[in-house]
Amino acid sequence: MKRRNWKSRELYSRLLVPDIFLVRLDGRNFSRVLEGFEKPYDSKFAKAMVDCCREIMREFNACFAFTFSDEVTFLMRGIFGNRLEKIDSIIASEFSSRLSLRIGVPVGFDCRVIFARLDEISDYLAWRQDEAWRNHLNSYAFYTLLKEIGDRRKVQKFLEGKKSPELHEILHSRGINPAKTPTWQRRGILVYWKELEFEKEFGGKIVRFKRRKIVEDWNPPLFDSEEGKKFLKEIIEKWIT
Ligand SMILES: Nc1nc2c(ncn2[C@@H]2O[C@H](COP(=O)(O)OP(=O)(O)OP(=O)(O)O)[C@@H](O)[C@H]2O)c(=O)[nH]1
Ligand SMILES: [Mg+2]
Repeated sequence: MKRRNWKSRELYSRLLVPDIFLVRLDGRNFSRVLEGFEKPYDSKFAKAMVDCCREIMREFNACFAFTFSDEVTFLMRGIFGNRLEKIDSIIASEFSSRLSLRIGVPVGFDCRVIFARLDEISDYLAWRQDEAWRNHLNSYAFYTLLKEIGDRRKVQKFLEGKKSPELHEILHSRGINPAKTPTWQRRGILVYWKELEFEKEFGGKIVRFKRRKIVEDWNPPLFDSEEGKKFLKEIIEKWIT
């Protein structure tokens, strides 16, 4: 019997992304997956995320990774013939399998491509950094109240619709200053390629050479500040050339 042409039914395989693009992954169901981890933040989990970022950056020559909570954004270019389905599925599975091995439970990530021009990257990251800050306030307020009230639903109901100033007040009145928590919890972590200079002695002569290395910044600048924009511009320009 003659088969239908199934290859032609792979309708989405020809969707293409631009040469340079952002990819964002988000952990599926991580409120459950991370139940046994330290709350609201577990530095061991954050470290595992950062280690996976490093491996993905090396594997696919991504420019940087920005991560907080269970999400991560990479800046990438020219992989898999720019095919959207390939990019989304492979980056998600490579990241998920690596994190599963590191934290010892099976995890999955969704994955999406975001179109952004190079001069818009700092604005995109500032948007994600705002989200990191909102998450941070919510998480601290939630777990602080949970210790008092003991019932997750009641706490959720109490916090519903509360704006930043109210969350600040809840924390301050309990002796927690949300501006003094570790920076990575408020601003996220940036992983990027950096050119480092080395010196070595060869036959009595000091020889200087440069090498690209992946470094981690657990204390990144605010991406909508002048300092943050300049910092990102340098990283991106080095990667492009
Ligand atoms: N214990 C613990 N939980 C964390 C940590 N970082 C992130 N999480 C959890 O991960 C969740 C991430 O938020 P979401 O992505 O909105 O929630 P989700 O459960 O993953 O839901 P979906 O993404 O919609 O599947 C947070 O609500 C926290 O519960 C951490 O360091 N420690
Ligand atoms: Mg999630």
